[in-house]
Amino acid sequence: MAKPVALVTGVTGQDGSYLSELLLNKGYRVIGMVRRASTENFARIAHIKGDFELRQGDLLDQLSLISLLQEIKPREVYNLAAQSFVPTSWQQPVLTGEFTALGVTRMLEAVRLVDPSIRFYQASSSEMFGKVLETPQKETTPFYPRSPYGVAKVYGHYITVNYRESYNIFAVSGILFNHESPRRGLEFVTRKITDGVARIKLGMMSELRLGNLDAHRDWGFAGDYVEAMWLMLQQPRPEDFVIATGVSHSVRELVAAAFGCVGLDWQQHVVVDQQFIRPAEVDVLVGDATKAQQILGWKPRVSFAQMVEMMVEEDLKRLKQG
Ligand code: NAP
Ligand code: F7E
Repeated sequence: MAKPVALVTGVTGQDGSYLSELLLNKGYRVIGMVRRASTENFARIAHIKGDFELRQGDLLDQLSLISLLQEIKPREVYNLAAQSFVPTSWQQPVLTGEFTALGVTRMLEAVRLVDPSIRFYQASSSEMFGKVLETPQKETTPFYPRSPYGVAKVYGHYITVNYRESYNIFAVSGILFNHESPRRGLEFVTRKITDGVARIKLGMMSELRLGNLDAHRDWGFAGDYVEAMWLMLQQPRPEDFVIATGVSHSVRELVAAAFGCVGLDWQQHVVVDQQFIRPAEVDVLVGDATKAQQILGWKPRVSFAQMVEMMVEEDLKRLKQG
Protein backbone atom coordinates (compact mmCIF):
# COMPACT_ATOMS: atom_id res chain seq x y z
CA MET A 1 0.00 0.00 0.00
CA ALA A 2 1.26 3.53 -0.84
CA LYS A 3 2.49 5.51 2.13
CA PRO A 4 0.42 8.52 3.22
CA VAL A 5 2.11 11.74 2.10
CA ALA A 6 2.67 14.67 4.46
CA LEU A 7 3.99 18.09 3.52
CA VAL A 8 5.80 19.98 6.28
CA THR A 9 6.52 23.68 5.75
CA GLY A 10 9.15 25.15 8.09
CA VAL A 11 10.95 21.81 8.03
CA THR A 12 14.33 23.39 8.78
CA GLY A 13 12.95 24.85 12.03
CA GLN A 14 12.77 23.33 15.51
CA ASP A 15 9.25 21.89 15.18
CA GLY A 16 9.70 20.85 11.55
CA SER A 17 12.59 18.60 12.52
CA TYR A 18 10.74 16.88 15.39
CA LEU A 19 7.52 16.53 13.40
CA SER A 20 9.35 15.01 10.42
CA GLU A 21 10.96 12.42 12.71
CA LEU A 22 7.56 11.55 14.16
CA LEU A 23 5.88 11.23 10.75
CA LEU A 24 8.72 9.10 9.37
CA ASN A 25 8.39 6.78 12.37
CA LYS A 26 4.67 6.51 11.64
CA GLY A 27 5.38 5.38 8.07
CA TYR A 28 4.63 8.57 6.14
CA ARG A 29 6.34 9.73 3.01
CA VAL A 30 7.47 13.11 4.33
CA ILE A 31 8.17 16.05 2.07
CA GLY A 32 9.77 19.11 3.58
CA MET A 33 9.28 22.49 1.95
CA VAL A 34 12.36 24.71 2.00
CA ARG A 35 12.83 28.19 0.65
CA ARG A 36 15.75 28.94 -1.57
CA ALA A 37 18.86 30.24 0.21
CA SER A 38 22.40 30.80 -0.97
CA THR A 39 23.66 28.40 1.68
CA GLU A 40 21.97 25.30 3.09
CA ASN A 41 20.35 25.51 6.50
CA PHE A 42 19.77 21.84 7.24
CA ALA A 43 21.50 21.40 10.62
CA ARG A 44 18.30 20.32 12.42
CA ILE A 45 17.37 17.73 9.78
CA ALA A 46 20.84 16.47 8.85
CA HIS A 47 20.25 13.20 10.76
CA ILE A 48 17.07 12.34 8.78
CA LYS A 49 17.85 14.01 5.47
CA GLY A 50 18.38 10.67 3.72
CA ASP A 51 14.94 9.44 4.83
CA PHE A 52 12.79 12.15 3.32
CA GLU A 53 12.47 14.55 0.43
CA LEU A 54 12.97 18.29 0.26
CA ARG A 55 11.22 20.50 -2.28
CA GLN A 56 11.56 24.22 -2.87
CA GLY A 57 8.63 26.48 -2.10
CA ASP A 58 8.02 29.78 -0.40
CA LEU A 59 5.05 31.10 1.55
CA LEU A 60 5.49 34.36 -0.35
CA ASP A 61 4.99 32.65 -3.70
CA GLN A 62 1.46 31.40 -4.37
CA LEU A 63 2.33 29.45 -7.51
CA SER A 64 5.13 27.54 -5.81
CA LEU A 65 2.62 26.25 -3.25
CA ILE A 66 0.04 25.24 -5.84
CA SER A 67 2.63 23.45 -7.99
CA LEU A 68 4.03 21.65 -4.97
CA LEU A 69 0.63 20.30 -3.89
CA GLN A 70 -0.18 19.28 -7.47
CA GLU A 71 3.09 17.39 -7.68
CA ILE A 72 3.20 15.56 -4.35
CA LYS A 73 -0.55 15.09 -3.65
CA PRO A 74 -0.32 15.14 0.16
CA ARG A 75 -2.94 13.80 2.54
CA GLU A 76 -1.81 16.20 5.26
CA VAL A 77 -0.18 19.63 5.23
CA TYR A 78 1.50 20.94 8.38
CA ASN A 79 2.02 24.69 7.99
CA LEU A 80 4.86 25.43 10.42
CA ALA A 81 6.74 28.03 8.37
CA ALA A 82 6.66 31.55 9.78
CA GLN A 83 8.75 34.51 10.86
CA SER A 84 8.57 33.27 14.45
CA PHE A 85 10.82 35.58 16.49
CA VAL A 86 8.68 38.15 18.34
CA PRO A 87 11.26 41.03 18.56
CA THR A 88 11.91 40.85 14.79
CA SER A 89 8.21 41.39 14.22
CA TRP A 90 8.57 45.00 15.43
CA GLN A 91 11.55 45.55 13.13
CA GLN A 92 9.92 43.87 10.11
CA PRO A 93 6.16 44.05 10.71
CA VAL A 94 5.20 43.96 7.03
CA LEU A 95 7.37 40.95 6.22
CA THR A 96 6.09 39.22 9.36
CA GLY A 97 2.55 39.79 8.10
CA GLU A 98 3.44 38.44 4.66
CA PHE A 99 4.96 35.21 6.05
CA THR A 100 3.03 34.59 9.22
CA ALA A 101 -0.43 35.92 8.25
CA LEU A 102 -0.91 36.02 4.45
CA GLY A 103 1.32 32.95 4.00
CA VAL A 104 -1.44 30.93 5.70
CA THR A 105 -4.02 32.14 3.18
CA ARG A 106 -1.70 31.30 0.30
CA MET A 107 -1.33 27.74 1.58
CA LEU A 108 -5.06 27.40 2.25
CA GLU A 109 -5.84 28.70 -1.24
CA ALA A 110 -3.46 26.11 -2.68
CA VAL A 111 -5.29 23.39 -0.70
CA ARG A 112 -8.69 24.67 -1.84
CA LEU A 113 -7.66 24.82 -5.50
CA VAL A 114 -5.66 21.60 -5.73
CA ASP A 115 -7.50 19.21 -3.40
CA PRO A 116 -9.88 20.40 -0.66
CA SER A 117 -9.79 16.94 0.96
CA ILE A 118 -6.20 17.64 2.17
CA ARG A 119 -6.05 17.92 5.97
CA PHE A 120 -4.42 21.18 7.05
CA TYR A 121 -2.65 22.06 10.34
CA GLN A 122 -1.91 25.70 11.19
CA ALA A 123 0.79 26.47 13.79
CA SER A 124 -1.01 29.01 15.95
CA SER A 125 0.43 30.46 19.12
CA SER A 126 -0.24 31.42 22.72
CA GLU A 127 1.12 34.86 21.71
CA MET A 128 -2.41 35.46 20.39
CA PHE A 129 -3.60 35.69 24.03
CA GLY A 130 -1.05 38.42 24.75
CA LYS A 131 -2.39 40.71 27.46
CA VAL A 132 -4.50 37.88 28.75
CA LEU A 133 -8.25 38.30 29.26
CA GLU A 134 -8.61 35.06 31.23
CA THR A 135 -6.33 32.72 33.20
CA PRO A 136 -5.58 29.96 32.37
CA GLN A 137 -6.04 30.44 28.61
CA LYS A 138 -8.15 27.94 26.72
CA GLU A 139 -9.74 27.58 23.27
CA THR A 140 -12.54 30.04 24.07
CA THR A 141 -10.34 32.75 25.63
CA PRO A 142 -10.51 35.97 23.57
CA PHE A 143 -7.30 37.15 21.90
CA TYR A 144 -5.36 40.35 22.72
CA PRO A 145 -2.06 40.12 20.83
CA ARG A 146 0.82 42.37 21.89
CA SER A 147 3.22 42.23 18.93
CA PRO A 148 3.01 42.30 15.14
CA TYR A 149 3.84 38.57 15.37
CA GLY A 150 0.86 37.95 17.67
CA VAL A 151 -1.40 39.99 15.39
CA ALA A 152 -0.24 38.00 12.35
CA LYS A 153 -0.92 34.72 14.17
CA VAL A 154 -4.46 35.87 15.03
CA TYR A 155 -5.04 36.42 11.32
CA GLY A 156 -3.60 32.96 10.56
CA HIS A 157 -5.89 31.42 13.16
CA TYR A 158 -9.06 33.05 11.88
CA ILE A 159 -8.36 32.42 8.20
CA THR A 160 -7.91 28.74 9.09
CA VAL A 161 -11.25 28.71 10.91
CA ASN A 162 -12.81 30.59 7.99
CA TYR A 163 -11.62 28.14 5.33
CA ARG A 164 -12.99 25.30 7.47
CA GLU A 165 -16.36 27.03 7.73
CA SER A 166 -16.49 28.42 4.16
CA TYR A 167 -15.19 25.43 2.19
CA ASN A 168 -15.60 22.52 4.60
CA ILE A 169 -11.82 21.95 4.54
CA PHE A 170 -10.37 19.84 7.39
CA ALA A 171 -8.35 22.79 8.66
CA VAL A 172 -7.30 23.01 12.32
CA SER A 173 -5.47 25.55 14.39
CA GLY A 174 -3.18 24.24 17.14
CA ILE A 175 -2.72 26.97 19.75
CA LEU A 176 0.63 25.92 21.15
CA PHE A 177 2.27 27.51 24.15
CA ASN A 178 6.06 27.96 24.18
CA HIS A 179 7.89 24.74 23.50
CA GLU A 180 11.62 24.32 23.58
CA SER A 181 14.41 21.82 23.01
CA PRO A 182 18.11 21.58 22.30
CA ARG A 183 17.12 22.46 18.69
CA ARG A 184 15.54 25.79 19.67
CA GLY A 185 16.98 28.85 17.90
CA LEU A 186 19.71 30.58 19.91
CA GLU A 187 17.85 33.91 20.12
CA PHE A 188 14.86 32.52 22.08
CA VAL A 189 15.21 32.97 25.82
CA THR A 190 15.45 29.29 26.88
CA ARG A 191 18.22 28.43 24.45
CA LYS A 192 19.97 31.77 24.92
CA ILE A 193 20.14 30.93 28.63
CA THR A 194 21.19 27.27 28.33
CA ASP A 195 23.82 28.13 25.72
CA GLY A 196 25.01 31.02 27.92
CA VAL A 197 25.18 28.80 31.01
CA ALA A 198 27.24 26.23 29.12
CA ARG A 199 29.61 28.93 27.80
CA ILE A 200 30.05 30.43 31.27
CA LYS A 201 30.66 27.00 32.79
CA LEU A 202 33.32 26.29 30.16
CA GLY A 203 35.01 29.68 30.70
CA MET A 204 34.09 30.93 27.22
CA MET A 205 31.98 33.85 28.51
CA SER A 206 31.42 35.56 31.86
CA GLU A 207 28.09 37.39 31.68
CA LEU A 208 24.69 36.78 30.14
CA ARG A 209 22.65 39.83 29.09
CA LEU A 210 18.88 39.39 29.23
CA GLY A 211 15.69 41.45 29.18
CA ASN A 212 12.58 41.10 31.34
CA LEU A 213 13.18 38.49 34.05
CA ASP A 214 9.62 38.82 35.38
CA ALA A 215 7.84 37.51 32.28
CA HIS A 216 6.15 34.16 32.88
CA ARG A 217 5.72 31.45 30.25
CA ASP A 218 4.19 27.98 30.12
CA TRP A 219 7.21 26.11 28.70
CA GLY A 220 6.96 22.56 27.37
CA PHE A 221 9.14 20.20 25.32
CA ALA A 222 8.84 20.46 21.51
CA GLY A 223 9.05 16.67 21.05
CA ASP A 224 5.81 16.29 23.05
CA TYR A 225 4.05 19.11 21.20
CA VAL A 226 4.54 17.80 17.64
CA GLU A 227 2.66 14.66 18.66
CA ALA A 228 -0.38 16.85 19.39
CA MET A 229 -0.13 18.33 15.87
CA TRP A 230 -0.37 14.87 14.33
CA LEU A 231 -3.22 13.81 16.65
CA MET A 232 -5.26 16.88 15.63
CA LEU A 233 -5.23 15.74 11.99
CA GLN A 234 -6.32 12.17 12.87
CA GLN A 235 -9.63 13.17 14.46
CA PRO A 236 -13.05 12.55 12.92
CA ARG A 237 -13.84 16.29 13.02
CA PRO A 238 -11.61 19.36 12.58
CA GLU A 239 -11.32 21.31 15.84
CA ASP A 240 -8.87 23.75 17.41
CA PHE A 241 -6.85 22.84 20.50
CA VAL A 242 -4.72 24.53 23.14
CA ILE A 243 -1.49 22.63 23.86
CA ALA A 244 0.26 23.55 27.10
CA THR A 245 1.64 22.08 30.32
CA GLY A 246 -0.56 24.15 32.66
CA VAL A 247 2.50 25.28 34.62
CA SER A 248 4.05 28.74 34.33
CA HIS A 249 7.57 29.84 35.33
CA SER A 250 9.27 33.23 35.26
CA VAL A 251 12.38 33.90 33.20
CA ARG A 252 14.12 34.40 36.58
CA GLU A 253 13.13 30.86 37.62
CA LEU A 254 14.34 29.55 34.28
CA VAL A 255 17.69 31.29 34.77
CA ALA A 256 18.03 29.89 38.31
CA ALA A 257 17.20 26.37 37.12
CA ALA A 258 19.69 26.49 34.23
CA PHE A 259 22.59 27.91 36.29
CA GLY A 260 21.67 25.43 39.04
CA CYS A 261 22.27 22.54 36.60
CA VAL A 262 26.01 23.38 36.55
CA GLY A 263 26.31 24.52 40.19
CA LEU A 264 26.65 28.27 39.43
CA ASP A 265 24.97 31.28 41.07
CA TRP A 266 23.05 33.12 38.32
CA GLN A 267 23.21 36.43 40.20
CA GLN A 268 26.97 36.53 39.59
CA HIS A 269 26.51 36.38 35.82
CA VAL A 270 23.15 37.75 34.64
CA VAL A 271 22.89 41.41 33.63
CA VAL A 272 19.61 43.06 32.64
CA ASP A 273 20.07 44.92 29.36
CA GLN A 274 17.46 47.41 28.12
CA GLN A 275 18.02 46.38 24.50
CA PHE A 276 16.16 43.12 25.20
CA ILE A 277 13.09 44.79 26.73
CA ARG A 278 10.16 44.71 24.27
CA PRO A 279 7.95 47.67 23.27
CA ALA A 280 4.95 45.72 24.61
CA GLU A 281 5.28 42.60 26.72
CA VAL A 282 3.22 39.47 27.25
CA ASP A 283 3.52 39.26 31.02
CA VAL A 284 2.08 35.90 32.07
CA LEU A 285 0.91 32.93 30.01
CA VAL A 286 -0.45 29.65 31.31
CA GLY A 287 -2.54 27.27 29.24
CA ASP A 288 -5.37 24.87 29.97
CA ALA A 289 -5.02 21.81 27.71
CA THR A 290 -7.98 19.92 29.18
CA LYS A 291 -9.70 19.67 25.79
CA ALA A 292 -6.59 18.13 24.20
CA GLN A 293 -6.30 15.69 27.08
CA GLN A 294 -9.95 14.63 26.79
CA ILE A 295 -10.30 14.44 23.00
CA LEU A 296 -6.77 13.74 21.76
CA GLY A 297 -5.58 11.82 24.82
CA TRP A 298 -2.56 14.15 24.80
CA LYS A 299 -0.43 15.03 27.85
CA PRO A 300 3.10 16.42 28.09
CA ARG A 301 5.73 13.88 29.15
CA VAL A 302 8.81 16.03 29.79
CA SER A 303 8.76 18.40 32.80
CA PHE A 304 10.19 21.92 32.91
CA ALA A 305 13.14 20.79 35.06
CA GLN A 306 13.91 17.83 32.78
CA MET A 307 13.75 20.04 29.71
CA VAL A 308 16.11 22.68 31.14
CA GLU A 309 18.57 19.98 32.20
CA MET A 310 18.41 18.33 28.76
CA MET A 311 19.10 21.66 27.04
CA VAL A 312 22.02 22.59 29.32
CA GLU A 313 23.58 19.14 28.88
CA GLU A 314 23.26 19.25 25.10
CA ASP A 315 24.78 22.74 24.93
CA LEU A 316 27.69 21.64 27.15
CA LYS A 317 28.27 18.59 24.95
CA ARG A 318 28.14 20.61 21.72
CA LEU A 319 30.48 23.33 22.96
CA LYS A 320 33.00 20.82 24.38
CA GLN A 321 33.12 19.14 20.96
CA GLY A 322 34.06 22.54 19.52
P1 NAP B 1 11.45 28.24 13.72
O1 NAP B 1 12.46 27.33 14.33
O2 NAP B 1 11.68 29.71 13.71
O3 NAP B 1 11.22 27.76 12.20
C1 NAP B 1 10.52 28.55 11.28
C2 NAP B 1 10.58 27.87 9.92
O4 NAP B 1 9.83 28.66 8.96
C3 NAP B 1 11.98 27.70 9.34
O5 NAP B 1 12.07 26.43 8.75
C4 NAP B 1 12.02 28.78 8.25
O6 NAP B 1 12.89 28.48 7.20
C5 NAP B 1 10.59 28.73 7.76
N1 NAP B 1 10.20 29.90 6.96
C6 NAP B 1 10.20 31.19 7.36
N2 NAP B 1 9.74 31.96 6.38
C7 NAP B 1 9.43 31.17 5.33
C8 NAP B 1 8.91 31.37 4.02
N3 NAP B 1 8.63 32.59 3.56
N4 NAP B 1 8.70 30.30 3.21
C9 NAP B 1 9.01 29.07 3.64
N5 NAP B 1 9.52 28.80 4.87
C10 NAP B 1 9.73 29.84 5.69
O7 NAP B 1 10.02 28.00 14.39
P2 NAP B 1 9.50 26.80 15.35
O8 NAP B 1 9.84 27.13 16.76
O9 NAP B 1 9.89 25.50 14.77
O10 NAP B 1 7.93 27.01 15.21
C11 NAP B 1 7.18 26.41 14.16
C12 NAP B 1 5.89 27.16 13.97
O11 NAP B 1 5.12 27.14 15.17
C13 NAP B 1 6.04 28.65 13.61
O12 NAP B 1 4.97 28.99 12.76
C14 NAP B 1 5.88 29.36 14.94
O13 NAP B 1 5.45 30.69 14.74
C15 NAP B 1 4.86 28.47 15.60
N6 NAP B 1 4.86 28.43 17.06
C16 NAP B 1 6.02 28.13 17.72
C17 NAP B 1 5.99 28.00 19.09
C18 NAP B 1 7.23 27.64 19.87
O14 NAP B 1 7.22 27.83 21.09
N7 NAP B 1 8.26 27.09 19.24
C19 NAP B 1 4.77 28.15 19.79
C20 NAP B 1 3.62 28.43 19.06
C21 NAP B 1 3.67 28.54 17.69
P3 NAP B 1 14.45 28.95 7.18
O15 NAP B 1 15.21 27.86 7.86
O16 NAP B 1 14.70 29.05 5.70
O17 NAP B 1 14.53 30.26 7.91
O1 F7E C 1 10.71 35.10 24.99
C1 F7E C 1 11.63 37.29 27.83
C2 F7E C 1 10.80 37.92 26.71
O2 F7E C 1 11.71 35.02 22.72
C3 F7E C 1 10.08 34.62 26.16
C4 F7E C 1 8.15 32.04 19.95
O3 F7E C 1 8.42 30.68 19.68
O4 F7E C 1 6.88 31.46 21.89
C5 F7E C 1 7.97 32.22 21.44
O5 F7E C 1 7.77 33.60 21.70
C6 F7E C 1 10.07 35.68 27.24
C7 F7E C 1 9.57 37.05 26.77
O6 F7E C 1 9.65 33.61 23.28
C8 F7E C 1 15.11 37.81 26.98
O7 F7E C 1 10.59 39.30 26.98
C9 F7E C 1 13.84 38.09 28.71
O8 F7E C 1 8.67 37.56 27.73
O9 F7E C 1 11.83 32.96 24.18
P1 F7E C 1 11.08 34.15 23.75
P2 F7E C 1 8.23 34.32 23.03
O10 F7E C 1 8.36 35.74 22.72
O11 F7E C 1 7.36 33.92 24.16
C10 F7E C 1 5.62 31.79 21.28
C11 F7E C 1 4.58 30.85 21.83
C12 F7E C 1 5.68 31.82 19.81
O12 F7E C 1 4.72 31.53 19.12
C13 F7E C 1 6.90 32.46 19.20
O13 F7E C 1 7.06 32.04 17.84
O14 F7E C 1 11.41 35.88 27.68
N1 F7E C 1 13.07 37.58 27.74
N2 F7E C 1 15.10 38.26 28.28
C14 F7E C 1 13.83 37.36 26.64
N3 F7E C 1 13.54 36.86 25.44
C15 F7E C 1 14.53 36.76 24.53
N4 F7E C 1 14.27 36.23 23.31
N5 F7E C 1 15.81 37.21 24.80
C16 F7E C 1 16.15 37.75 26.02
O15 F7E C 1 17.30 38.11 26.25
